[in-house]
Amino acid sequence: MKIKTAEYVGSWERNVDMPHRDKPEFAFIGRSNVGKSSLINMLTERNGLAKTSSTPGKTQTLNLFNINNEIQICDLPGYGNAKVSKDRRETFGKMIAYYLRERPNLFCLFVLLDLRIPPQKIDLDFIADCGDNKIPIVIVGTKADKLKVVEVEQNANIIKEALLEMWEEIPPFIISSSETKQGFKEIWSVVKTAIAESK
Ligand SMILES: Nc1nc2c(ncn2[C@@H]2O[C@H](COP(=O)(O)OP(=O)(O)OP(=O)(O)O)[C@@H](O)[C@H]2O)c(=O)[nH]1
Ligand SMILES: [Mg+2]
Repeated sequence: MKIKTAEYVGSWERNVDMPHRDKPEFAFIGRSNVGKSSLINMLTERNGLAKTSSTPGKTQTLNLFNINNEIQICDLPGYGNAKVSKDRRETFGKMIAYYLRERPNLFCLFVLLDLRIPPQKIDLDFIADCGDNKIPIVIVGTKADKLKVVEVEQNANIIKEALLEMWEEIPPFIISSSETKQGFKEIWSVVKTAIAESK
């Protein structure tokens, strides 16, 4: 994907207030600090487009970006941040839940999992909720650069096995690194395919 333009559109606290419902939208979610905002910067080749931080809980609103005047990317707040949520009910917090269930132009949700950390209940519960709500998801294993190649494979397999306990078939699974740009082509390919299939 050639990135001609990548612009910040705005931030909203409530999906119901968020206009821009016409273009295909792709959203990024996962626990705080998993690397959602960094991945968006990597994919758009714009450092600093989405605000990142080493302190979890940086992204607190629904943040929208317009890419090539063709598609939109939504950077979502992390779930499972102790500061904003304590249990599962809060995890699928209102902001995220309404966005996921009622955003008419949401084409696909990328669910990010840190490859260094074994699958957590909170992630598996979230993914199961997506399944129950028929939200199309793609799993992205992040921060591959922090592991050796064999470890990436081993840990990815552990995550896949946990997913296979819930699903007969696991959703598409992409390995990424915002440092080395691993996953760039694969993620844009998902976007292109989703758009082509909708036509
Ligand atoms: N080595 C490495 N570090 C990464 C990668 N992706 C993110 N990070 C680091 O992880 C930290 C969190 O990254 P963010 O992109 O802000 O994470 P987030 O998921 O948007 O976090 P919240 O907005 O708080 O939910 C930052 O210090 C990033 O530099 C990666 O692929 N490799
Ligand atoms: Mg963020």
